[in-house]
Amino acid sequence: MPTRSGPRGAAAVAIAASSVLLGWAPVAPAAAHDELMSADPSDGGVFEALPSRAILTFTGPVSEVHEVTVTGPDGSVTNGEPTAVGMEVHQTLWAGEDGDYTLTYDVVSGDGHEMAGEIQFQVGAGTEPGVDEASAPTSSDAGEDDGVGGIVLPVAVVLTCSAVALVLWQRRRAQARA
Ligand SMILES: [Cu+2]
Repeated sequence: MPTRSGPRGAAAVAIAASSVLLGWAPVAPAAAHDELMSADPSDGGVFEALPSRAILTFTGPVSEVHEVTVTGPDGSVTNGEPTAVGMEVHQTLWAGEDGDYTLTYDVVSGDGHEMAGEIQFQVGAGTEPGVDEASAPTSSDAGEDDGVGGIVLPVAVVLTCSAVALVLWQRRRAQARA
């Protein structure tokens, strides 16, 4: 019996040691600042309907939620205040129209660092995606043709001045005769 417990004990120690090592591995990167791990609705996602709530999952616990905004074609769709549940932040949403949505978050991680960012998604698969590109302004080669204006303006100024001078000169002559 005691002879068998020797190897077993060694095995237990080995398992414990390896589990410590395995357990340590995921902990090591957590020394870096936490950040957003996943979002539902996902960034860049297209959804048939607006989900009834947004869930942001961070790489560590969230200690404080400064702000979560979700705006669509009709403006804000946030319903009530966001709540932090461990590594998740939940935000209930009203129903919303089809279109482009932007979610912004500003929360504080467990180590006191601020985590802020933006997620964009689309509701309604059939919305025209090319509208923005189509309405983009074409390059403006609008004529810088100063050739004519550059000459006409000085000529016009000279002619106007000459005319005024002529009128004044004639008036003086007329007054001098009187
Ligand atoms: Cu940090």
